[in-house]
Amino acid sequence: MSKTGAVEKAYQLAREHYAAMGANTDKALKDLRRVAVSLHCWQGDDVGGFESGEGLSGGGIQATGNYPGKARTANELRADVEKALSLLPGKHRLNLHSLYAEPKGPKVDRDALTPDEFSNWIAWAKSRRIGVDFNPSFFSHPKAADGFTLAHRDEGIRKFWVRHAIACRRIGAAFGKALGTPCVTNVWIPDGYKDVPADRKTPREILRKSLDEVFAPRIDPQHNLDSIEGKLFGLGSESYVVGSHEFYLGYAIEKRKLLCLDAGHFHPTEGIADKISSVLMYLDEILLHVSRVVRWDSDHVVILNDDLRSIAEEIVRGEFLKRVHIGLDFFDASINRIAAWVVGTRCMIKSLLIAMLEPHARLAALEAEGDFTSRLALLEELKTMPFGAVWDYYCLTQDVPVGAAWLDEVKAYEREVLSRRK
Ligand code: RNT
Ligand code: ZN
Repeated sequence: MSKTGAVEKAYQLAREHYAAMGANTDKALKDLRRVAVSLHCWQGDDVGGFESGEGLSGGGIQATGNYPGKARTANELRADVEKALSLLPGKHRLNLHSLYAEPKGPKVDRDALTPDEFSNWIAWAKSRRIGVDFNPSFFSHPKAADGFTLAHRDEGIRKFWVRHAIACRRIGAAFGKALGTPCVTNVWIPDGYKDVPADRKTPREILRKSLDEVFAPRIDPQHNLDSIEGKLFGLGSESYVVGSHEFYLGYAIEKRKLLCLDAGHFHPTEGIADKISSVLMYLDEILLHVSRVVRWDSDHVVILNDDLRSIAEEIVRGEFLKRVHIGLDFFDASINRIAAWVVGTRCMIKSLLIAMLEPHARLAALEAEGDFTSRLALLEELKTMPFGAVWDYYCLTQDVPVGAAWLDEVKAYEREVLSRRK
């Protein structure tokens, strides 16, 4: 039997198997095709950007490893993103940081950025019909060197970052307008203290004032959606982070902003899955930064583990796909960077598929009747159902490599393209 024939046959069997359980594989695949995951550009060059060539500094985050072949220019990064996208079933988005600006003339500082510095990205995204999300960058900059930005006590520095954030909202709107799909522009700042603070209140008051200024200019939500991302601790901000989860949750509810939940921004055993249905009681939409926590690191490549599966389950079970923007956030410089994107994104999509293959109505009914025995038994049986056959069939019908065949393509690209970047 041909490889294609085998994949199709396995799918037919799986389809019957799932139907007997109460799940519809064809419907799952139809729903899955509509989900766009926002691929973070910064996995492609270790969060370096093209401003100075000096790479990531500060911000409480770090990319470790020196795997050869990282993108050095925007053209290289775009080529790498295209390679990764070509190995992912479905139609996805790109998440850009302001660090990836391409000024045509002399250097443009961050508070003066305009859509002009992103015209290549806009043209590229347009020609490939890709939606774009955006982020102001509050790190790797002399004015962020002491670890404070929007919560800075120096008025000049604080204002600089307010101007930067407003500039980025306008750039986000330009992307949204040009591409016909709203751009989610996410504010994350590193501000915090390494050691125990004496005053937790004042920096938060300053941050609140800065955010009010950042969001003062009205921008059409059809073009740009504002999002804010909290964090518990980072490298060098172990004791206190100004923009904590509670800080932004309150702000987002009060000012009707999107809240970004990053899977790596809580206590190491605290997951974000359970938060989704809670925060969506009070917020219209949220953004996720899907990431993976390993001890003190919050940015490992996403894999198909229980944390990821529960995130996907919560989105699907709650019918939240229209209200949850799924972004990825990890950076590993110790492996092939395109493979990192492909592994993480394929896992994200796979986890959504698994969740869509759950006979949710049946499980919910059992739970409502109080039949917890059957709930437990079925949830466990589901774990060994043949979702792999459905996944392979999805890849086949989406015209992307089935199984590990994508790795051959990444290896070939490494030989032909990445290894020439010396
Ligand atoms: C950092 C935040 C933030 C960054 C990116 C680069 O802890 O998660 O989202 O990872 O903006
Ligand atoms: Zn994040």
